[in-house]
Amino acid sequence: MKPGYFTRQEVMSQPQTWERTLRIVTKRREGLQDFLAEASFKEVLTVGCGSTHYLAQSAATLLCHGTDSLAQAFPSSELWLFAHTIRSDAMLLTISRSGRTTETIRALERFRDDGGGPVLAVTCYPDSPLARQADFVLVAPDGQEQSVAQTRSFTSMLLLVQALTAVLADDDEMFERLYSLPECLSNLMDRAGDMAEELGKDLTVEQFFFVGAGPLYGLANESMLKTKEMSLSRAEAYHPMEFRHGPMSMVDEHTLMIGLISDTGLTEEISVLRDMQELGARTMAIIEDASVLAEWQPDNIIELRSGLDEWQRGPLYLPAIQQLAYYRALTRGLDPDQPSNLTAVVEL
Ligand code: F1P
Repeated sequence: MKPGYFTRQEVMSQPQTWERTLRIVTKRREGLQDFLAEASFKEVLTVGCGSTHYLAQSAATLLCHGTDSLAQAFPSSELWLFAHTIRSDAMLLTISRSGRTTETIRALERFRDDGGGPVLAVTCYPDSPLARQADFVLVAPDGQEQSVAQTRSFTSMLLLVQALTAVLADDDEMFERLYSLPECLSNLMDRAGDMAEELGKDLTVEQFFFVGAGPLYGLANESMLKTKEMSLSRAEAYHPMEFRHGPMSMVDEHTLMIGLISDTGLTEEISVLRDMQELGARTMAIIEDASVLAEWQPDNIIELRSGLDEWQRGPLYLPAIQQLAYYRALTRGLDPDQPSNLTAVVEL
């Protein structure tokens, strides 16, 4: 098998995978409504490990913004070992591609033992131990992968979380708007693929910084993890405005700084990129509409053109970064399907 054979397939199949995932979650919609109507909770604790921890971060932000619930994200191990805020009026949203990660299963068990409320699982494997122990399961079976690093599984499970948010918010339009994402992604991949490949092959870049705020912070973290796992490169992620508080001391001409640009923080986020370009960094903005960049241009721009707001277009930010990491891995002579030292599931 050629290096990266599976990763390439998994990344490129995302438009079709999203379509199928949306069809499946649409069939579960009524069941989900019934479950949520019965489930009494004031707060949602979201957990996962690695990629799915970062997905849990985005999930918490989406739920807080879109619904009446408070939501907090933790790595599964924090809930398992420290049981931070388990209360009977909390719902657990547990996220795991495999549904087999030990820490995530232990977090669920601890949540039950300590008298937590209902448990909702998001996973790619309907028959996994996690799915079997949850009260309700949202599944993206088409997100399953052969590769270690999560790509289409992550974005598909993010879609499930967005669908959950829409159902919890009782917002039909929010749910329907998700259907535009697969086609947006097809168009985007046609437009942005070459740039991702060119940047991925550029080994003059020695370190990556990803910045994203609000619903995009978890996605900046996931971008960082993808770059590390697949291409074994130095990568860090921050909230954009945090970057001036120390991390910018690392910026040099071998830095690529990628901004996942929001609507709310747009002006400030662009000004962080501009300042880092002045310090020598190469900059890239992933942005909904590049016409707002009249005064100053980053070195590279990926325009999403989704017509969706920052709370809805999240999955579109990731595929170009996954492609970049894939090409960088190949250019460095690595196999992105099999990152060093990693297994697809951590079972303790
Ligand atoms: C989570 C995870 C992956 C990571 C690594 C080990 O698995 O941390 O994100 O890439 O290979 O497992 P899961 O609980 O989502 O299946």
